[in-house]
Amino acid sequence: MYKLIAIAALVASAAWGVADFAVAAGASSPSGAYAYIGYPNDGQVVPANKPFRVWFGLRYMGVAPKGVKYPNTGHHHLLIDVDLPPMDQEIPSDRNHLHFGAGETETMIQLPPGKHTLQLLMGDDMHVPHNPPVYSKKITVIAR
Ligand SMILES: [Cu+2]
Repeated sequence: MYKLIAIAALVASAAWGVADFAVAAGASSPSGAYAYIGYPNDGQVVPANKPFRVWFGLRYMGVAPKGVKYPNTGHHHLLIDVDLPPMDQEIPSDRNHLHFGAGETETMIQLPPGKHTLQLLMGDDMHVPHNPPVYSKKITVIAR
């Protein structure tokens, strides 16, 4: 059953990628590239109002600082308590969309008590999602 769900999710995300293909304006991403949050884990309890580390995982593409145009690279964006932004525009820069334009692969964040979501989205040298976009699963953490 789990396998079935996983395949369904894969098909859904592939369809998403194809749907965006026509409108995306970002640099192209290599096939098979994906991002993942290495830590914390989905559903994990994290300390509220205290810094904790978030690890950014990326496979089959590289990290480059913002402004550096190099094939098959980009920089991480951490989305906090927000859905994916439009895929054909520059990723917003605010407290819900953090840019790691120096090429960071981890960070420390602090969250108030409660349920929060975290998701990674790669952006190209101009902060635009790739084509097709490379993003992680959205995970939930509980700050307490
Ligand atoms: Cu950016």
